[in-house]
Amino acid sequence: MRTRLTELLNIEYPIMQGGMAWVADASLAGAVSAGGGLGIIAGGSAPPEVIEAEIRKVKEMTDKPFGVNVMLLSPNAEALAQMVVDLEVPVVTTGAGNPGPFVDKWKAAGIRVLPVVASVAYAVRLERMGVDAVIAEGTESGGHIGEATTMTLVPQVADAVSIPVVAAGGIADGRGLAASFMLGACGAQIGTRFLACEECTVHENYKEKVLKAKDSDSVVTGRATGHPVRGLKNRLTRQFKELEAKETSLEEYEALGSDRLRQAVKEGDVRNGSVMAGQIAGLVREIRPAAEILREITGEAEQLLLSAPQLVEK
Ligand code: TUI
Repeated sequence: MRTRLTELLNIEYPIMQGGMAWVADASLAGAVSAGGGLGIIAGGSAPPEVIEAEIRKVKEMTDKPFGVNVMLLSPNAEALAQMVVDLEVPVVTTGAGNPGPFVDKWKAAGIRVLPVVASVAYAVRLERMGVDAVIAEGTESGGHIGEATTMTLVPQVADAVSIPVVAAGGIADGRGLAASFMLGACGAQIGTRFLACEECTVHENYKEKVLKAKDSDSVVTGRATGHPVRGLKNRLTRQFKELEAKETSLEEYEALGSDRLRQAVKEGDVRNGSVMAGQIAGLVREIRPAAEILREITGEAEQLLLSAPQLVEK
């Protein structure tokens, strides 16, 4: 499959892996890149030296392109923004904020820059700043989210900008990838599906919870704080909901959330930890190698697109 995304990133399949904090390490990113997609190492809020080690590991695993996600809410964002230049990282994605202060530096270093956007206005601003493409992420996604759905956001962004658009949020199989193309995107960013791949190092309990999830098992907490987060329902999300109903102070609310993602990902405490995952978790049923997932999704999308003309009367 050749699209504007495979051309831009020099990859085989039009699929990028989501930059999931605490989850997307060298093991996952290296497997996705070696498999022909674009693997992403998540900066999250990790110290820069931790991310540097992951970058070096991916470079040892594969010569193919890979990326780093700079999470802009992190206090380490600025240090990471410089490190990707120093270590000649080929692709940068950003999330949860405005990458404006870094775009010129990254472009001057020859880095491909693909920010995540959750609105049309933001996509237009970033195109003017000179980014290479935007990732239009719908509210179906796991983790920190915006309001618009993928179905409504992607075509509106595609109409508003001339740079390539990547669809994200609620995509886990060939139907989702084919639909992304129909909405005007040239590829998809996929997170939740890669949680359940062999090379993903999250705790077994986390994977199990994703595999067992049904369509109705994700919930959004934190809307009141301005940082809404989607994750799988558990004791923690129930506690968050109780605090929200009581209109508790922001401090108390944030204290409850601190360190919870690490607790779930690393310790496997999926009752009290934050099990971030998207609405499509209900579709994820088995653990497979990343390369197989990439092949299967793209193959299924190709079959669907080849049979699409049957829908139309000649
Ligand atoms: O960033 C994400 N998803 C994330 S980051 C994350 S780590 C975290 N942990 C706890 C609390 C908060 C974060 C977990 N998941 N996705 C990309 C994304 N970016 N979604 C929405 C946005 C976004 C929102 C507003 C991007 C830009 C934006 O613009 C703000 C502005 O300045 O106008």
